[in-house]
Amino acid sequence: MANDAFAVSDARPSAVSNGALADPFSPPADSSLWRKNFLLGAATASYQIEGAVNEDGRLPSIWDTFSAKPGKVLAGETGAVACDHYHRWEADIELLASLGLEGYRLSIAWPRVMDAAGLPNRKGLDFYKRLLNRLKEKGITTSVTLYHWDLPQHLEDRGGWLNRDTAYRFADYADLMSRELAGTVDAWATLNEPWCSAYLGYGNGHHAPGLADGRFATQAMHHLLLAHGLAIPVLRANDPASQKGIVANIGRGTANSDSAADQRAAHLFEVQHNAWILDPLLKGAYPQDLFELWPGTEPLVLDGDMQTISAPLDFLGINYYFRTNVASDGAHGFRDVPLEGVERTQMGWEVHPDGLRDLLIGFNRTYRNLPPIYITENGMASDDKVIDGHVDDTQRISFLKRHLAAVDQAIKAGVDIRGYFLWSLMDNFEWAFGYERRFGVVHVDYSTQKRTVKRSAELVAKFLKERRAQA
Ligand code: IFM
Repeated sequence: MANDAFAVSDARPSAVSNGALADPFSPPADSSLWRKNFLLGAATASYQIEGAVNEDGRLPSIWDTFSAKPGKVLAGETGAVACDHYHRWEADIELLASLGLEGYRLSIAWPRVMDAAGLPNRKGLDFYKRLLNRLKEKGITTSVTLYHWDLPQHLEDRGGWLNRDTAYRFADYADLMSRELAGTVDAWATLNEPWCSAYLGYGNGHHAPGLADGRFATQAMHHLLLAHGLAIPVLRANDPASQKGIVANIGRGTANSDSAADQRAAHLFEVQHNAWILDPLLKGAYPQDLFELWPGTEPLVLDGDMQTISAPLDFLGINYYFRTNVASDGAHGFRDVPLEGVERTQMGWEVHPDGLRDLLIGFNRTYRNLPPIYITENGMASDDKVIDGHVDDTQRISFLKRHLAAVDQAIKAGVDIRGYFLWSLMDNFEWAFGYERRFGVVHVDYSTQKRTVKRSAELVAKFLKERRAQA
């Protein structure tokens, strides 16, 4: 990602200021988005788009195992074919480039590139080399996440993230990838959303590997963060020119009333959603309130772990989707109190752009060492249909516009935000929800694999074209 980002405020072209080119997406004239060094891209993840789960020596992942179990994924769907991106990657990059998107965030499937003995799988590695080289040829900034949830099943069989050894295996994997791919990656993110891996994977069982125990969640989180901390110096040594960071999904919690108990509930919601990850990374300690919320779940932490975990970062990736309104549960926790009459997406998630702004501004106050931020995911699911060759995703256009306005407000309040990736480039396998929930700015017909650019993508492309045309 551009290191020099973020200095100059470019003016918007006068034609746009006059309203001649106004459209439902275009940001206002004074928006930071008009800065050419504010990176605008799109994101995907390996298991959600690649398919080809049995090809070229790829090993099974925990998501192959989990999605094969009855009742775990809506309609029994799996990522076996997904968007068939493993075979269609060239056309997909053409599409990305044709939209003028400047950045692409992808993830690598660990089971595709390393065998069970830790040796490289050349065919899998070559896939990513070809992909990244093509992106660089197209002038697209590359952001690579090493772990977006597809843990090799053979590691899960030895305890997965409950086994401290997995953190060391992750560092080996980061070593291999950064030696092989150095020079083609602008930014490395170690993990995507450790909250989901730990809480949904080991705490409530909604995600692979499907375990449900609070103590598992905190121990898995510790090993995930340790894996991150062990990988950072490896990435620095092998690929010094790139940026290194991690991606966290953050959640806004608001109180259902002014009562002290509900205010405390909202605080605890954010502790377990945000501080559980950001405090160890940026303060070198777990928040003590976490263990008031979840008594008896303190993980086993060895000497030096917290120092490893809190190594300085070049960037922090932030994924944001919705807010949760909560009240006290009458004991030491919180319970969700869904608000009536608010706008929601196909996921049932409340559309609440102010939550993104408020969290960003809050982090900037709380963490004195907050690194530069990229919004690494933001977007929404809608039940999009192709009608006469077009997809009119009106709600998404408005959603994106409002969230980008929230990002602009945070920038103006002093937060160093350097870019934004749409989630997602294309409709894909939405984990436990299968293919029903469509997050893409490009529609995918799963029976034919035909891609159709949605209206939202057309408008983003139009904006980027106008921005490039600026003096
Ligand atoms: O699809 C997911 C992605 O894999 C991680 N962040 C949230 C997205 C929408 O649920």
